[in-house]
Amino acid sequence: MERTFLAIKPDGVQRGLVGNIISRLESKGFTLVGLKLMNVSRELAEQHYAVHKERPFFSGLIEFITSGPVVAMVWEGDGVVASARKIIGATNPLNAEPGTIRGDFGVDVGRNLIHGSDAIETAQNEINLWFKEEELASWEPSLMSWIR
Ligand code: 3AN
Repeated sequence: MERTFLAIKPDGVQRGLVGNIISRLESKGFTLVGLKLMNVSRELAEQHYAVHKERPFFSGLIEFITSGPVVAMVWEGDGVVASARKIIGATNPLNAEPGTIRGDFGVDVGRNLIHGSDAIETAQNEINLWFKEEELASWEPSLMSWIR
């Protein structure tokens, strides 16, 4: 079953948007299999954003993601990687469509509320980076048999 890694960033936690964001993914029909509120170490932040190491915004991004608690999550479902990216919206919230998380709640590219893995392989790497195997729960929602 396909899985993706999502993280509600410190701005989403501080603004009280955790419930709203989780609700959107739950009501879409995806299954939550991992969830923890955590402070992010500089080491984890730098590993997670390693591809952006040479970008001018890298140090600000690391400062921000380590500035307060983050909600790290693993979601499961058919097509969940691409679908979660659609639910999240474009990187710059000003370009994100209304109805998406960033489109509804954000105005600043450096404060764009949530991270979502961009591909199936990236998702697997990010899940392994953020979660231990025993922190993930596999379960079947009771209604799955008729919504599939
Ligand atoms: P996405 O999160 O939509 O996959 P990426 O991977 O291009 O976007 O960027 C990772 C993170 O880096 C973004 N979520 C955003 O917080 C930050 N970021 C990207 N571009 C900029 C920028 N031009 N200025 C400041 N921060 C940026």
